[in-house]
Amino acid sequence: MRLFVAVLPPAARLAELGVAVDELHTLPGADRLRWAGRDDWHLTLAFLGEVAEDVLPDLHARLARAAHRTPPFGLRLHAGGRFGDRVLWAGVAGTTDALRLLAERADAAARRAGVPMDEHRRYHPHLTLARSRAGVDLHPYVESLAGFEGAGWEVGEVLLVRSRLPVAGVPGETPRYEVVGRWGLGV
Ligand code: 2AM
Repeated sequence: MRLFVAVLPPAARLAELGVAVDELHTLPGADRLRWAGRDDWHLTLAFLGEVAEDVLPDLHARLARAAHRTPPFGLRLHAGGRFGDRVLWAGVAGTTDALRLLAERADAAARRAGVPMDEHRRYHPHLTLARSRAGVDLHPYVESLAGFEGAGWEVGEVLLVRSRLPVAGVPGETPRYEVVGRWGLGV
């Protein structure tokens, strides 16, 4: 199954972001962006890709240990950015060192459980809001998000999420996410 490890901001924090994102929908080209479903907003720590069933028990045990070794920490959603002209995202601020460490631990847990983890992208914390293939200028979107400052929350758990890809060729379909494991931090 296709898996990733993520942190989920609480509903109230996502609702604040939602208000800022409502504004974005009035900008030129907004209807040509593929917006991530608001119920699916998350902060990815590590993308595992396709994982064999027999790896799962060890993966769960190692993620539990990674969570156990990481005390809860504070974050807030903050401003936004883009990856080239393809991805628009909301950023995070606060104890981002702890978030980065948790991402490294999730990556190491997966690797040690036997997941290849062969993508060596530098970890850049972000919450994907929209994707574009249509050449929409994302600068105004990033500018609009610049003043966004969400309230803080304490990250208290890490999630293992299954992603079911949409049926190819069905317009507007997005992956479906299902939480298949969750571990409290520091417990
Ligand atoms: P994104 O938010 O930047 O798109 C589930 O697909 C999650 O894993 C998404 O949040 C996605 O990041 C992240 N991810 C990281 N690497 C990925 C990859 N190679 N393919 C698909 N998703 C990836």
